[in-house]
Amino acid sequence: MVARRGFTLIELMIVIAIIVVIAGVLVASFGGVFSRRDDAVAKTTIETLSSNIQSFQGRWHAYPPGSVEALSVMARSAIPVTDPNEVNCGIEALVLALRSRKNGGAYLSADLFANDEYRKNTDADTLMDDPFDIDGSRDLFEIVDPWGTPYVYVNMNELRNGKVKQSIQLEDGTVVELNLTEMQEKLKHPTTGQYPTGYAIWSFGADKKNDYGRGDDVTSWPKYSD
Ligand SMILES: [Ca+2]
Ligand SMILES: [Ca+2]
Repeated sequence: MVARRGFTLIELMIVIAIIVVIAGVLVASFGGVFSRRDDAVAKTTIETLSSNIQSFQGRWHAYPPGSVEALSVMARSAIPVTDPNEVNCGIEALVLALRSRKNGGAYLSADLFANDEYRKNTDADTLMDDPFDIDGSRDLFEIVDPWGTPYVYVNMNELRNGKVKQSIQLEDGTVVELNLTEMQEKLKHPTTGQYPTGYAIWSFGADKKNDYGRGDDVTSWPKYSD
């Protein structure tokens, strides 16, 4: 009679360990592919917004401001319009400026605005008056990155003058406050001391954490090495 020999516990553990290692390598490399793809999507969205901003700037002779209030001054609105809350102000003002039909607009790309993967209203706020002549909903929309976080939009004049107030509401409702001094510091080129021209847009990146355009963030300007 031939004795059938089963696997010993040690052999089984070795096999399981090998499977775990292979699975880990596969997950990591797939994860890498996905995060590179998401980074590319964020980059393309920022490029689209940048080209919309250039069209706006060509007609308004200024870059979009970072608050609804400042936009209402720029649009010479008879009724001053204020931001309903202090959340997502920069990107909301940008979307609103690019949706305005004044001065030959609207300038916001339909591919961005018509796609509800990109267009959200994470803080559910709405414009009371419309001196901007927008078409459709008065919701104060944001454009969000592939990880569901609204992009940060900063007007450089406002940043230099210390007039930027920014906080971003994440998909899960958490509000991330951005610090003005840190923003002024991190957006400045480490050797030349120059700021990006006109405006800055960035995504928090895959970690959904604000790095002021450093780390894994995706930016509208050539990223500085830390
Ligand atoms: Ca909003
Ligand atoms: Ca980040």
